[in-house]
Amino acid sequence: MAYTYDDQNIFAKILRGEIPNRTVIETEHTLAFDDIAPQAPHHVLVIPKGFYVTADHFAAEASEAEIVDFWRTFGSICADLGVSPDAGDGYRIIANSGRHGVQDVPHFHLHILAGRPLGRMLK
Ligand code: IU
Repeated sequence: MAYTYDDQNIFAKILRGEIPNRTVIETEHTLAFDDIAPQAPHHVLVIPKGFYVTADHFAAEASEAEIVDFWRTFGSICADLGVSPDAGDGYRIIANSGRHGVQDVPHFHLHILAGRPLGRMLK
């Protein structure tokens, strides 16, 4: 698999500090920030700091440390937002990937949507 990473994409610019963001949490390998056009009361984007284009690219080539850090960060955001079905009303995660997935920004990102009933539509 040979992914080409476009280092001019908007999330690469955010990671380089060229564009501001509303950071939710930052760890060694992961950054999470509020989506600029929220589709729900909580709409957080979780991105690895590494240069991965899609979810499968991340799964195939990220280190175990990056993968663990990513998912632990995701979990801590859910806990901080109080949206875990364990204690709250739940959430949806989406990773649009590629053309049919209607991915606009070619840097892997997980959308966390929460804070209202989300219906059955995926996108
Ligand atoms: P997508 O899954 O690639 O379609 O989602 C890209 C998201 O990035 C989308 O929800 C935008 O609102 C969001 N976004 C952002 O948070 N900040 C930006 O500067 C830009 C897009 I451009």
